[in-house]
Amino acid sequence: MRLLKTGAFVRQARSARICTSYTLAAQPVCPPSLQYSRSIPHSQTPATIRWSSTQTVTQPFPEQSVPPFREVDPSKTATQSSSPTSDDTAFKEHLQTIGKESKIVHESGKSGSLILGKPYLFDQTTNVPQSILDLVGRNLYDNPDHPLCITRKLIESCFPSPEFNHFIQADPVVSVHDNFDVLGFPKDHPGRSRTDTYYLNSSHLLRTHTSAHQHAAFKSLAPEDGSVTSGYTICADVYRRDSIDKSHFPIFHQMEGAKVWALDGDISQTRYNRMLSRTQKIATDLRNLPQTDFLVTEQNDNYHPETNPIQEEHDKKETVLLARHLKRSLEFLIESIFRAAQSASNQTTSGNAPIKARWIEAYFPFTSPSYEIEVEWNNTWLELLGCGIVQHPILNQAGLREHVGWAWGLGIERFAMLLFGIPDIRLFWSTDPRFLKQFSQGKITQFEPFSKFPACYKDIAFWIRSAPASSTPVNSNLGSSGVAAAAGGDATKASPAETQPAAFHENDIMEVVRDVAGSLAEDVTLVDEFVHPSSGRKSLCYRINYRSLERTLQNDEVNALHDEVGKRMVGLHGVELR
Ligand code: FA5
Ligand code: MG
Repeated sequence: MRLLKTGAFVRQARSARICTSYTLAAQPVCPPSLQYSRSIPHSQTPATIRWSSTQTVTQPFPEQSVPPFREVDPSKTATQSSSPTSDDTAFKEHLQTIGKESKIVHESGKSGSLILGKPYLFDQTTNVPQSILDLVGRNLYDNPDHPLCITRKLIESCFPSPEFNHFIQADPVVSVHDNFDVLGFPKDHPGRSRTDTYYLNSSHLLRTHTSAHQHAAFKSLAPEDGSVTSGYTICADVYRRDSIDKSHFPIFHQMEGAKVWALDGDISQTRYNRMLSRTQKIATDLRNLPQTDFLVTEQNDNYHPETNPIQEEHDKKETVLLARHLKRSLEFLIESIFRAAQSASNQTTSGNAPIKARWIEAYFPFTSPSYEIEVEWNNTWLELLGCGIVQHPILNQAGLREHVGWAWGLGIERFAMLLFGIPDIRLFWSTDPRFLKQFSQGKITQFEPFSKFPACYKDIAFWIRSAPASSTPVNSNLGSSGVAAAAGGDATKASPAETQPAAFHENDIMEVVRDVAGSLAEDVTLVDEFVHPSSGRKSLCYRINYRSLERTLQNDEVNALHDEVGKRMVGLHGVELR
């Protein structure tokens, strides 16, 4: 077990001004499809950096271990979309003349919305509710005094320019192709399901992860003479129909990072020798990474032939070096976050328990091998990020045919909760000055709860339909909202394809509660499940915990909300209340 040495952190934090203040450098040049954020110069990276001496892999790998490149197979991933009629074009023009941003419009048998100036026509696939569109465009990551923005800048500072470019992508609407197909998501991947993802129509959705911009960002790294930039970060708001609790919200913020290495050495050398030089370069870069005291348990090996394989194009030793470089870079990031948090909390609390963290094996369609890191938080394991070695076809498509590299994606809220001691993800959306006034640019301060208002929980029990009512998707109406997760997709909850509609999906109730109660719903949990012995009908009971972060809720108000939840469950999902 490797543990974070908190005492050392606190001492270093005191002497090194860790992360409590940092400033901004000039913006780099902007490629067409992505907007840059500002970056923080290396000299101001947060932690005290010590340089380690790591062993280098010296053994060459055999030439025959380099099979031809794979390409993404479109028949396994691509989605079809229908062509628009002249009626559709007219309605889109109409949406633009109305000019009301993010309002869902129903007129003359058509529905749609204008989102950041672009019109979208709804169809049978649409499941995005008004309550979600209301939150589009808040750009919390771009408000310098907001904890999410402070966290973003701290994360960017651990991946300094000019080696890394930093991007922000404000428009949340992406094509199904960019969110899933180009990344190699199989057609039946649960992440594609309407129970997990907010679709505007069959071709466009609210991005479920920043990886939707991976292809564009990798293209920005395509070889250019003299460029020292070999990596990037991307920050954006992402949307998922997900469960309701203190660490899940249907809109959250992600950051994605990647770094690639090209074939190295003189072009006159054989490809094999240039690959050897590349491996040496990765080993040198690994040695030169900042040393960390952050100690993490390794639950699995760096790869596993069946469950977490090395790609067929890749060499084992090179992959292990890449994996170690990736993990060490992220350990440095997490250590920096904890140092900053501990430096801040040291002024307000007594003593810090050592942080427990572990690397576990993971799966993403666009990386292999893949990993996740979890930390202990409130007596449970909290997943902070996913990462892995980039699938070769993805680099090929972006014009990086001679490269290898790693990528990661993290939830900014998860880091900000640890950094500022913020106990509930809903607080990030608060407009209450008692929350907002506690934070200011470049400063890490421990959140001081301004009050704890009483919770009020109510149960809802119902019989679910015994079988799918029809082949129509369960969430097909525009009035309901959505909840659930998945860039990785949650196969345990989701019905993978709309060809197999579930009688009931847990995200259906999450969606209804979110739409009715908004951020007044603190969590929703299944408390009872029962199958009638003779009829075989299934009954579920969910406990909804209502609590405002800003005021005491009145009984009548909660009763009205709860009644509305019941009505919508009956009307939208055909349940029978008990
Ligand atoms: C992804 O989204 C991948 N795109 C990450 C990735 C990028 C992997 C590049 C490999 C290479 P995942 O679904 O696990 O993976 O989400 C990434 C992180 O987002 C999680 O580790 C967690 O920190 C955060 N996250 C996920 N769901 C939520 C949620 N509902 N609320 C808040 N944070 C969330
Ligand atoms: Mg995950």
